[in-house]
Amino acid sequence: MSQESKSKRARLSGDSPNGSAAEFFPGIGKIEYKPGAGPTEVLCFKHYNAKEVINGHSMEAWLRFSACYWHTFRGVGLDPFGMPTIKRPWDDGTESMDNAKRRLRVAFEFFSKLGVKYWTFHDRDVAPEGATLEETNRNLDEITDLAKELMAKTGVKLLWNTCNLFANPRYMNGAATNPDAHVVAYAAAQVKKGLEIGKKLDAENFVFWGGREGYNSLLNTDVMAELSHAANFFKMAVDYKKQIGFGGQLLIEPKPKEPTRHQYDYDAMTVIGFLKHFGLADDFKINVEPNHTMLAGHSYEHDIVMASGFGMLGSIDSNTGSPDLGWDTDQFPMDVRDTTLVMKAVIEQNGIAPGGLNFDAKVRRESTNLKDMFISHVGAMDCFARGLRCAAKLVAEGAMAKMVQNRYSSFNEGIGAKIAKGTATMEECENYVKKMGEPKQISGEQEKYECVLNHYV
Ligand code: XUL
Ligand code: CO
Repeated sequence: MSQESKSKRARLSGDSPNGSAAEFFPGIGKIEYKPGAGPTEVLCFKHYNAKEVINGHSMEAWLRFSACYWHTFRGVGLDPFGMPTIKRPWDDGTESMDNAKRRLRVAFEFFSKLGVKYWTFHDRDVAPEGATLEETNRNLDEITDLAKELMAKTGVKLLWNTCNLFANPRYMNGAATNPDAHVVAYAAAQVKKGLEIGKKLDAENFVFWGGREGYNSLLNTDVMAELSHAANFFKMAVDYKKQIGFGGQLLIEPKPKEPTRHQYDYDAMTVIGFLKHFGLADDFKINVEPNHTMLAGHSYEHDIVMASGFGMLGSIDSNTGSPDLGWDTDQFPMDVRDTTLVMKAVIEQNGIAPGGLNFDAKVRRESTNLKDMFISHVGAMDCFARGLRCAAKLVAEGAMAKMVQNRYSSFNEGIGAKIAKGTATMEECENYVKKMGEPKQISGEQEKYECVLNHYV
């Protein structure tokens, strides 16, 4: 065998010809903090300094970065109009276990060089689906044995795992909300295994994203039956989680549309209402993805603020979309104003743990260089580091909080204090107005608030 084919085979098998572990990203070392780096030096952090303490905690502890497996290691640049554009040198294009294991080794080299402390995956990202549930689960067992070993070796931890309940044709009419009980049972069996894997790998959370849980036509759909089946499905998951002693936080990820025309988990408030209605609010929190929030017609940070307000912000799929488009583009977050507003909410609730900032983001299908995988993550981490620095200063100096406090100061005494406490009556309000007359106009000062924000960004 020639030297070249020997080393190709070695690269594919995950071992170098001399027996030591192969390097899949040769020429790219550990990404370092280089604050003075020039504009085109993009394989270094200019703002993210993991151990630096900001407002009492290290940047690493505030940000809890995670890389996702599905986009970064399974994404091939396929779109409805075109074939894959992304071909990775380690991937032989098969669904074999060998290929799956090699890919996993690549991923852990990537996480380690990048310096993220967490990763996330769907069951079907990491292990091929077999002909039966038993075979599929055996594949998962074997792959997660290797994942456990690589996690121990590198110190990279599992932020969350999840089940893909949307890609297989069996789920075309939904999973937990499928009109066929057989399919609902299949999905439950899949989640049972997912929770077991979460326990095995010490996942800090477990995510439910309702891939095809929604409707395309109301004519063929009994929405109340589907919602109550979904609630019972979640109750089964809560019970099983307790039964096996899995300590991860359960999270639901809202999305308004795509793939179904209307998704039941429309946005944070819809999910919170659903959880409270069905008595599930103590067992779940929300995994907010700002790209989804924008698809629901809200501003980037809206769902983060709403979920946090209800004490239910559990984790963040830190990505962005193109606001001029109406679909889910899963781009890397690169706007400092956005990351500042997210980190403001995170600081105000005193951190995001056990959640984190998971990059549910993919390089564009035209970004075909291997190093684009790094540049995208490094750029997004730096953007969040800048957001953290801006938000920390904004919160610590307190100018904006004082303005907001002042805006609501009429609730501190008199009739306002009674309304705030919930002890005021309609008659008292009427007497107050009879005595005080017409309220004076008070400016909302939005532009002043925007100037204050820009002072920090
Ligand atoms: C889909 C999406 C998912 C979830 C996990 O839009 O965001 O990748 O994050 O299933
Ligand atoms: Co997501």
